[in-house]
Amino acid sequence: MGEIDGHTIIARSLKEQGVESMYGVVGIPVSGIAGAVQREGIKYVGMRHEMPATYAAQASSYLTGHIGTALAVSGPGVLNAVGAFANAWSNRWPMLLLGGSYESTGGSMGYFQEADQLSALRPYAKYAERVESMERIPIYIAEAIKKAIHGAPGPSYLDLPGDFIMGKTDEDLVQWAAPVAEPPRTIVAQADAQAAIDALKSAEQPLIVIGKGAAWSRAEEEVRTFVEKTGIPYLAMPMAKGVLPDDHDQLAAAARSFVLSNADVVMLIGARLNWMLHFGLPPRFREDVRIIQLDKNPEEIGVNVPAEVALVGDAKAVVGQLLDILDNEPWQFPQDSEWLQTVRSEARQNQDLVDGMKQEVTEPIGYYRALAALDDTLPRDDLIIVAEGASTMDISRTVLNNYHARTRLDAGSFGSMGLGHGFAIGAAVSAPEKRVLCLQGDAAFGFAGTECEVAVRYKLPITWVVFTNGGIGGHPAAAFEGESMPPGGMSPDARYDLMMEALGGKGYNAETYEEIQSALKDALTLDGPALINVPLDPRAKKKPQKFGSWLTRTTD
Ligand SMILES: Cc1ncc(C[n+]2csc(CCOP(=O)(O)OP(=O)(O)O)c2C)c(N)n1
Ligand SMILES: [Mg+2]
Repeated sequence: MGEIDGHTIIARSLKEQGVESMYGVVGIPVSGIAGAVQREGIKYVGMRHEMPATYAAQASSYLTGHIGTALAVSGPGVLNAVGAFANAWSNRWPMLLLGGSYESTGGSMGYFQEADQLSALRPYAKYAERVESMERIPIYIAEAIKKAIHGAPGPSYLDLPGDFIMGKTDEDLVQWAAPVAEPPRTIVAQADAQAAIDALKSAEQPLIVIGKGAAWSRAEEEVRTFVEKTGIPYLAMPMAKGVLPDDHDQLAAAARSFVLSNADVVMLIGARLNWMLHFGLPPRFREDVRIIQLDKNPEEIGVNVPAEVALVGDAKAVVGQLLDILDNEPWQFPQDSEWLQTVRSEARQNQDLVDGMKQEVTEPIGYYRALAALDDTLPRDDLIIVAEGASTMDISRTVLNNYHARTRLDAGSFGSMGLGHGFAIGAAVSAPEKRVLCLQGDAAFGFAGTECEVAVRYKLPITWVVFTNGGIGGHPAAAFEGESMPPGGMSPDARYDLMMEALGGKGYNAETYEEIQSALKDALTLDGPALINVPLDPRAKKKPQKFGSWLTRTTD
C-alpha cells in the first residue's frame, strides 16, 4: 500500500475515535500532528500556552461528552501542561494529552528538550505511557481514550517519540484499532435501589445534593423528576448549578449551612464528600448523618463517611431505576413538614440579605451589585458561564443563575487559578451556538491573559468580565504607596479592556451598574470577543458566613 507517516497515523486514529477538537502549541516534534489532524477534519486551535490548551481540552470533553485532546511539545511544553492536567484528574474529567518526546533511541543522551515527562504526569493520569512502536500508535490511542472515559473518568497521556511522529512506515504494518465503545450506563441491584427509597422515606430532614457527576452523566431530566416527585430540598454543587434551574423552588442554596448541618439523611447524586462538602463531617454535618451515595466510581463510596446505601452506577440510569420504584409506589416527603417550612424561612432570610447587598450603591461598585448587573442582563438560554477568582468566583456562585445543565465551569475541587481562559475557549469552540461569559478576578485573569488573542483570531464570542480590585483578594491604591508591596497586590488601575483592544477585540471600562449593563448588552451582540474591565471596590468582601473559614468558600 505504500508509506504512511507518524502524524497521519496519529490523526487518523484520533478521527477514528471520534475526536472533534485539539488545542495545542506547536513546535518540534509535534507540528506535523496539528497539520495532519486538520487534514482529517479535526478542529485544531492554536493556543498561546500549554496550560490553557489543556484546560480547553478538558472543558470540551465535559461539554460535548466526546474526548477533547491537547498537544504539547516535549520537555517544557508537556511540563507546562501538568497543573491543568491534574485539574482534569481532580474533576474526574476525561481528556487526552499528546506530548512530543525525545527520540525512541535518544534517552539519556542530553537530547533536545529531553525530560522524564511520564513521571510528571503519572500521579494524575488514568493512563500514561510512552509509545514503543510506530505501528502500534493506534492501539495506544485507543487504550488511552478507553481508560480516560471508562470507569471513573480522568486524563490520559501519551509520550510520542519524535522519530515516531516524523518517521514513515509501511502502511500494511500499522495495527489500526476499532473505535472505543461508549461506557455502559450501569444500573444497581433492585434491592439497593429499594433500600435508597426506604432510607429516604425514613428521613425526617432529608436533603439531596447534586454534583457535576450528574451533569456529566446527562441525568438532568431524571434528577429533576426525582427531586420534584420526592419533594425533598436540594443543593447543587458549583458545577452542578443548572442541572435543575436555579430559580427552582426546592433549591435550598440560600439555606446551605442550615440544611447541611441539620439533614438526617443526605442523598449524594454524583457529588463527593471532599472539602467542598466539608468532608461530610461535624460541625457542618450531623454526627449521625445517614448517607445515600450514588456514584459511578466504587472507590468514591465511603470516603470520609460510610454510606448507609451505596448505589454504584450511572446517575441517569440509576435515578431512572429510583423513578420506576416511585411510579409503582408513589411517595412524597410531607410538604407541610416543619423541616420544609424551616428550610424555606432560613432561605428567605439569607436571600433578603443578598438581595439587599445587590442594591447597595457604593463607589467603587461592590461584588454583589456588579454581579447583579450581569445576572440581570445575561440571557437565560444558550449561555455558558466560566468563573474564577477568590471572592469573584465564590460570590458569583450565589448571584449568577444557571438554568441549564453544564452551563457553569469554575475552579471546582482543585481550586486552580488560570483556568478561565482555556475553559472559555474550549466552551466557545465546542458549543458554537452559545455565548460564553468569562468572569475573572484580576489576579485570575493575569495567569493567561494573552489567550484573549486566540479568541480574537478564531472570532470566538466570549465576553470577558474582569473584576479589578488590586489583585488577590483586593488592595486599595494606598496599599502600594508604603515601603513594602502587598504580596498579593496587583495594580488597581490596570486597564485590561485596553489590553483586549490592543489584541484586536473590543474593550469597555464599566464602573457602575448601568455601565456594566450597557457594556454587556453591546458585547453580547458582537461576533468576536470583548472584555469589560470593572474597577471594583478593593475593600469589598463576601457577606459574613456562618462558619468563618476558607471551607465556607462554596457559599451560604
Ligand atoms: C494555580 C494557582 N495559583 C495560586 C492560587 C492561589 N490563589 C487563590 S485565589 C487567587 C486569586 C484571587 O484573586 P482574584 O482572581 O483577583 O479574585 P478576587 O478575590 O480578588 O475577587 C490565587 C492567586 C491558586 N488557587 N491556584
Ligand atoms: Mg482581585
